[in-house]
Formats: sequence, C-alpha cells, structure tokens
Amino acid sequence: MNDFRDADKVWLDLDLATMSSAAGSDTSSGMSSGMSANKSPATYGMQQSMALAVKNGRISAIAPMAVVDEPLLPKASIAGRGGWMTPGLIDCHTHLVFAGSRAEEFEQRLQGVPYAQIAREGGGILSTVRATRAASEQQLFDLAVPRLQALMREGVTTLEIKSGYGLTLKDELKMLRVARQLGDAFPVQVCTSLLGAHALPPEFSPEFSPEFSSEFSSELSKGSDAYIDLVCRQMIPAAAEQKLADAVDVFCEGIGFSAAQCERVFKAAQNYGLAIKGHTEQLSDLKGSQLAASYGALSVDHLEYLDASALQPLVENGTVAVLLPGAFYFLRETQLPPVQALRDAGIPMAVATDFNPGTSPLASLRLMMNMACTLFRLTPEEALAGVTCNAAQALGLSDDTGKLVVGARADMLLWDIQHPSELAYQIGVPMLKQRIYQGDVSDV
Ligand code: DI6
Ligand code: FE
Repeated sequence: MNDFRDADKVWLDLDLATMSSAAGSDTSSGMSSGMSANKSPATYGMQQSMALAVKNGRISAIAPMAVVDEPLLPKASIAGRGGWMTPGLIDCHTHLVFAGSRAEEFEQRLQGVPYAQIAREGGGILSTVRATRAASEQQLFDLAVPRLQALMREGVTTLEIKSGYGLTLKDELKMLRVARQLGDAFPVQVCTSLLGAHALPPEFSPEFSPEFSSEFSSELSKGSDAYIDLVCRQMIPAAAEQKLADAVDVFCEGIGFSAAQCERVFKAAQNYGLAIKGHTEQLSDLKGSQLAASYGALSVDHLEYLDASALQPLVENGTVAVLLPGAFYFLRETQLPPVQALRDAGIPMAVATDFNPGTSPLASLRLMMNMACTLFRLTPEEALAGVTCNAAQALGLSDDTGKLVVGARADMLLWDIQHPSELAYQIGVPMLKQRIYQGDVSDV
C-alpha cells in the first residue's frame, strides 16, 4: 500500500472505465483476440469500487477500495463518490488554428449557390487561406483560444492541431508555432501536424489571379508538382528542424493531391523522422490509405470511400482508422466508411472532430461520439475507445495516455453518470465533474 501512502493525490470510491481491455481498443479488438466478426459485449475495461493514486503527474497505483487502508492515505484524498472515471478525451484530428469565418458560405450554399461558384469567387478553402495569411500569430492564437476551451471544457486533455491554411513556408510555420503556443499556455497536450499538402495555393494554380496577392508573381502557375517540391524541400525540413511538427499530413484527393504526390511527401517526412498521417478516401478512392499505411502511417482519416477488401496494409502497419462523422454530416455525405470491415479486420478505430471552418465547424468531441454511433453505427464503447486509447494510438502516444493504467499520464475525467455508455448518448447536459490534467484538478 506504499503506492497509496506516498502518492500526491488519491481518488477513492471510483468506478473506472480504464479502456485497457475494452472492445475496439487495440489490446482486445478483432482477429487477434478471436472476437472478430461481431461487436463484443461492452466492458470498457471496467473496474468498479476502486481507488486510484497519482504521483508526479502519472497514475501510480490502482487498487480495489477493499484493500486500501484509508487512515494511511495522504491528506489530498478525493472522494470519487461513486462517480465514473475515464481517461481524458483525445481529439486526434483538428484544424483548430485559422482565421476568418465561412458562415456566409454556409448561408450561400443553403440558398443553392454551387460550391464551385463560391470557390471561383474566392470563397471556400481559399478564403480561409487568405484570412489566415493576413492574420498575425497573436490574432491566430486569440481566435483559437475559445475553440480550444470548448474542447477542454468537455474533457479533452490531448489534441492534434494541423497547419494547412497558410500554404507558404512562412505561414505554415506560423500556424504550427501558434499550435505549440496553445499547448504551452493551457493545461492540454498538443500534437502538431504539417499539412502543407492540403490545397494548391492560388499562386501555384493555372487560374492564378494576381489580385490574390502580387507578392507571389514569381510562383505564377507553376502547378501542383512545383508546390509539392516546396512542401518537401522547404516546409518539411524547416518544420522538422524547428521541432514545430510531430507529423506530416496530406490531402490525397482529386481536389487535393495525387497518390504519387503524396508519396513524395511521405518520403520526405520519413527522411526527417516525422510521423505520417493522411486525409484519404474522403470523396473518392485513390488508394491513399494503403499507400500511407505502407509508409507506416500512424493513421488514415475520413475513409468513406475506403475499399473494404483492401485493408491488409492497415492491419500490417498497425495504422489507425480515424472516423470523422462531423465532416460526413456537414457535407451531407451518404457514402459510409466500411466500419464493419474495419471491425472485422481488427483495425483500431478513432473518432475526432476534424474541427475546421469549411466542413466541420463543430467543436464537440462528445457530439462526434454520438454521431459515430448514430451515423456510423459504432457502439458507445467503440466511440469511447475512439476518443481515448485508439486516438492515443493515432498520435503515437499509446504508451503515454488514453488508458487508466499504472504509468500513464494522470489525464483523467470524473463524470456524474451511471454508466459509460451515457458519454455517447446524451449531449448538451453537463456531466463532467472534474477534469484532471497531469494530476491537477479543475472542477468543471
Ligand atoms: N478535408 C476536409 O474536409 C477539410 N480538409 C480536408 O482535407 C476541408 C477544409 C476546408 O474546407 O476548409
Ligand atoms: Fe481534416
């Protein structure tokens, strides 16, 4: 019991959803455990009537209440009062840093103006690029704060933030610096991804209009291969050297970049020791997921058009399938990601907000859990695994966070619920009692 006596803090009388052997988590899902084809009974890695100790920001002990000697506990013991504790939530795919709003575009689209026309008139993703380029680092930081706080108030303790609205060396690095600063300024862990290959910047496009900016006349319509050169030869080296990016991401799509171009980006990322992620098979099947997996991608994301019969590279490389129901909903997509095939293959599924101004202006990971169940038919347990242990794996943080196990970061949430299935069920009613970040408690 020394682990408890020497602890910095102890929580008593808890029910734990540890997620350490939950259905859909990497340790128990699919073929490897022989529970392949069907949804297995929900367990959430449950341990009831437990005590949990924290020391130096990490979980130092977990034991049944019955064996904990209460008089010997440190003063800083906290009654869990029978509440449920889960790992902190992890949003493993966001575009949280950007300037401008696309609300008018939303209104225009509802009035029947086609997206292509909006884009031709300077709207769409390029309007976000223009606003983001024009914004200072401080402005981008200030704009991102309320979005980050919304996620944190719901229980997010780790999130990933992508660049991708700068599309010049200077502006991509600016976005990544802001992402890093957010992680320094708030009690939340931030992982960053360089998404230089998000869209072809206007100055590289054949339809370049000099009104966009005269600054770029030298780039004039050099085309998408020349832009990929810039990503590989300048952005990736600079982001790696300045330690601004943990991973490199691409948009492998007809309206993004080809598989061959993405492969060049993956090779450059590998050369600089950066992890790989991909926006793949969102709108069409370019086999980007298999390509990314063959380069050891941590995750492939979106996946509505993923070929259910070609999942082997994902299995072999331990690549996580990140589902983004917010973008599916907001774009009113109808093609569903191959969830049953992913489940059958034992591929870990994560769920994230994809928070961005164009296709998912929805800063609620709990809402995404609900949508993953209603729209994609995940079980509530799979949805919780999708925002905890599997999201951690999608960020390469499996050993560090996403589960309530001894040694993990003490990023934890105490909920006023009767059962963990409620986390994917009821939206809008506050249920979070405590958000605990590296052992420090903030009452919510
Ligand atoms: N897929 C998306 O849904 C977003 N980016 C991407 O690669 C769209 C981003 C935007 O419209 O601003
Ligand atoms: Fe995205």
